[in-house]
Amino acid sequence: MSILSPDTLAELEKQSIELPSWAFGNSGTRFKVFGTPGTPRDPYEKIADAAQVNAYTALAPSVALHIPWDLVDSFDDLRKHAEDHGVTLGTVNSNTFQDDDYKFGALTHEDPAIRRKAIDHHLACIDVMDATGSRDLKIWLAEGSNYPGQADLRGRQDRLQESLEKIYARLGDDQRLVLEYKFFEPAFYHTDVPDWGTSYAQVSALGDKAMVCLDTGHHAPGTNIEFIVMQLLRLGKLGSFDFNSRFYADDDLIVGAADPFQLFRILFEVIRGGGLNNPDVAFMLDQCHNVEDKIPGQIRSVLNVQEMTARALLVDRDALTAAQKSGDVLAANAVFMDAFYTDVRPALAQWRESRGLAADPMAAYAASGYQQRIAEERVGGVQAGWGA
Ligand code: PSV
Ligand code: MN
Ligand code: MN
Repeated sequence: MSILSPDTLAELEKQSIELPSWAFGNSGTRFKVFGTPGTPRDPYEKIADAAQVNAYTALAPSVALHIPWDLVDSFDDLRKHAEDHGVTLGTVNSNTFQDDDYKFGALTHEDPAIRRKAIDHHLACIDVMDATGSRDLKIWLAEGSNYPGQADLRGRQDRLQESLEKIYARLGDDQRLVLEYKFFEPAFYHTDVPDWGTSYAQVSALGDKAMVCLDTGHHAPGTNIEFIVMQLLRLGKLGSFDFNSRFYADDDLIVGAADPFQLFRILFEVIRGGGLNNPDVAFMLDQCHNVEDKIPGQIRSVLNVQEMTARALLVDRDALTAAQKSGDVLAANAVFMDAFYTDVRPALAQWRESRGLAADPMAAYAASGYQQRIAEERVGGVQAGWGA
């Protein structure tokens, strides 16, 4: 008998994790971007690659877009292309971090004309969402300052609110805005949306269709991220996750690679707070694959999330509650750790086979010949990259 109960399997079957289109393009550090044979040359090829991840895992039925990186002549056509590949187009990410005009801010800029330009970019993103059928607009802002005294912190916060109000007003009834925070980078002294509290304050002032996006790589070392997850779920404001892992800063490495236990703890709080398979809470990856192949990198990532979700679902909640109530510290911790240390991989492999999927999606993809095929076919043209 499987260690995964029918209830657990029913939850796992519903799980879906959105893939970022930019994970399929080339990316790197400020030192070097290494190209990979077969890298997509346009958004169509990125979506075809993302569909491979879903084909082998049944975990990734949607793809997030980044505008203008994924601009195409017809989003209607791109939507059909996605559907033909068995996926949908998901969150639309805006970009106000690659334009000279935004050197000193975009939505917070002192100059109303530059703020207007940045607001208009977001309205254009909502037009894209209308065409793609996307629900969420994700806003991450690279805004801040490098030196004490450089900027009027309070004025910027007020202007941010005003700008967000204008964007929010354009959202359709079924659309949402998620505001992502990040503690530093590219600004090093202050960032205008540095933490969940600021994002929460900003989105709460907007209304029900505005939520917080939590990127797991955007916290200072040692931050108790699962506590933030708990609090945002408790407040009804956790709109989405950007999953990745980090050793030092915003490393954008494969989720669960650096600290699987942290991923387990986060998913435990997601489950505890009713956030699993809850349409209000979007699970997304925000990763870059600088030195590994991108499609298997994404397959590994969604499998890591699935594995840690399965382990978190294994926590014996009754035993945990009893130990917590009786103040039995070590028993409570043991219940928690028992689940974390349970190897769910054989049970998941068996379950996959029972659903007509390959037991080992990594091996099945490697054996499929797709990687070799795209490497041969996609010669010529410019490979897409982070920022193109
Ligand atoms: C920059 O930090 C960033 O990694 C944010 O996490 C965004 O979500 C992502 O880029 C895409 O814009
Ligand atoms: Mn992110
Ligand atoms: Mn980031």
